[in-house]
Amino acid sequence: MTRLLHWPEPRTDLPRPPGARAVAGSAHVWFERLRAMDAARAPASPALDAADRLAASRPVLPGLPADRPLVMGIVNVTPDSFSDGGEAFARADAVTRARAQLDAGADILDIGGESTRPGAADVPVAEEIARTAPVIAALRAAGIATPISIDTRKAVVAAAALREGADMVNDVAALTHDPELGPLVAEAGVPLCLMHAQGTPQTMQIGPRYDDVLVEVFLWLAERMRAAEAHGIDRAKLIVDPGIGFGKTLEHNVTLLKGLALMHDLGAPVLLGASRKRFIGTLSGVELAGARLAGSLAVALHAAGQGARILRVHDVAETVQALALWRALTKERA
Ligand code: 7PJ
Repeated sequence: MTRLLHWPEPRTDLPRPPGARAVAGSAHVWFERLRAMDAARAPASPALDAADRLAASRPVLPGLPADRPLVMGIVNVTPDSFSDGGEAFARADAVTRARAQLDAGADILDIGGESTRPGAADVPVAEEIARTAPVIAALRAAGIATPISIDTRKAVVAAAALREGADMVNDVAALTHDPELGPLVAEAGVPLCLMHAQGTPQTMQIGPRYDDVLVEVFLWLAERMRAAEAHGIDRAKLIVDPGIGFGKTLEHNVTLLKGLALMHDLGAPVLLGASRKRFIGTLSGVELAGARLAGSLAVALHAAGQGARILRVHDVAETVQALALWRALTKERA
């Protein structure tokens, strides 16, 4: 049997018609109509339970609201990260930046010790652990209870982070890099973000190709969800991410963002990381990654309007401020 894909038409305008349904439990984004198609984009009749599935709430972690976009603050502990440069290397500096993000309203912190930007070199695991685990330990020792995500493709790095108190794993390779990561996440029982990439960080920007990027990313993520489940990971613990910039041209990124709401049919919370990325520079003519805040906010609000549940961003205070206004203006009752 071929998989039908259901695409809710996401809206935020008010007032809502009587038949409006929440998109993935959102208090802000709703749909009235959905389209069904097969993988060749031939129109089909929607499955009977599709609207219920698309409307269902998808909690990310206990204690975090399930009806609004969450802000995930990026805490790079890498000397070569493309937007933070060498300044971010010092662990003490990472702890300071993490605390500032929490003060600014971050819901989750994403700690990473390996740059996965295009062309980046591999980091030895011992070094990746030395960059990340002590930062998590320091935050927990300071009494910070906010959920922490470890951004890694490697089981030993994730294990060290979870021991120090991390709550979830963010794997940009969606369990294709390290065969030990799936079993580890299953055993730990923590949420896992599966991100789509075509190729590896070294090769991904060399001529990425798709026949239909939206459908192919969808089907690839569906397959990775099945692979995660085969490791014993609970389907309800999975988060999905189309992987903006990971083996994608400008056109691929734009197509994925315009059609982001299709990803809700995977039945998992949708995470989006677009902050300061190259396509923002390309579309706006802003060369410097650190000067791409306005474009990053525009994309964050677009993703919120598509029902994205987690926005992974560098500029937490500004994103929280933009979302506060977006929430006020899209909520049915004040
Ligand atoms: C992403 C990520 C993303 C997820 C990076 C950067 C490059 N993890 N890690 N999604 N990007 N889940 O931050 O620009 O888009 S590293």
